[in-house]
Amino acid sequence: MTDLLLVTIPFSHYCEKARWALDRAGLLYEERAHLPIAHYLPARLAGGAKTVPVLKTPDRTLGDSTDILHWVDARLPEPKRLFPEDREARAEVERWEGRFDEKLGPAVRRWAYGHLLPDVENTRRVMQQNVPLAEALAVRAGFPVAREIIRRGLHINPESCARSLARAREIFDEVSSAVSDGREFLVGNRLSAADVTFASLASPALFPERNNRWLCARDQLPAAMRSEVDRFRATPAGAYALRLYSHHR
Ligand SMILES: N[C@@H](CCC(=O)N[C@@H](CS)C(=O)NCC(=O)O)C(=O)O
Repeated sequence: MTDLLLVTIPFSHYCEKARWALDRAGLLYEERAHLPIAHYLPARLAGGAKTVPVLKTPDRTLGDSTDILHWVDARLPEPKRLFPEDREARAEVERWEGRFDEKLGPAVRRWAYGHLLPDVENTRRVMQQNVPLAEALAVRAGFPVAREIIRRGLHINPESCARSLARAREIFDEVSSAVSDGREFLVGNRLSAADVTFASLASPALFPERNNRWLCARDQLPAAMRSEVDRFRATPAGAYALRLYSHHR
């Protein structure tokens, strides 16, 4: 039994960020996973707004992944927190996290959808897993409609996807320069919100094995996407995020 309820879109990388923080803290929660649009009502009923993750706790509801990380931190001893107490380190963690949330997350999402949506079988499979049966059946029957809604909602077209890919690569370059000295963590010598946020939001560009149950395996990807994923994986930033998944997720 748990009194924590996490409303998600199961394959969302912002939801993965929240799950990572909760799992790492050993907090038990019930995840209610829904498809995009079907998530609106459960998110509202839990006290959130339009986007997920939404975490309903006994005292309040949090509708943003960063707020969830802060809430989890307040339940941990300082050495285990994702936001360090030291002022300078904390400011650096927050700067990276904000950049990843604002730039990397949307860029990776649009680029990944741009590749996956034309791949009907695989995308249907990803969307049908981990959600209630009625939603899985609805997406099976109405996939072309769902695909069009996502395309329009996220302005997915070849030009916007190319811009998003360039933006994602730019952030990967910044992280690559920061970790090129072989460091394990972006800031200081322990895991922080900067690391968890980068690895989670980059996960649809890297396909770490530990995230397969929410997405799919790398070898199931369409060839063009797989070769871009391999390019991301081969960068110092990609290798650093994959290490985080192996050692800290
Ligand atoms: N800043 C938010 C962003 C979350 C976000 O963009 N979630 C997406 C899923 S990846 C969502 O709920 N989209 C549904 C919608 O906008 O209708 C956070 O960090 O929680």
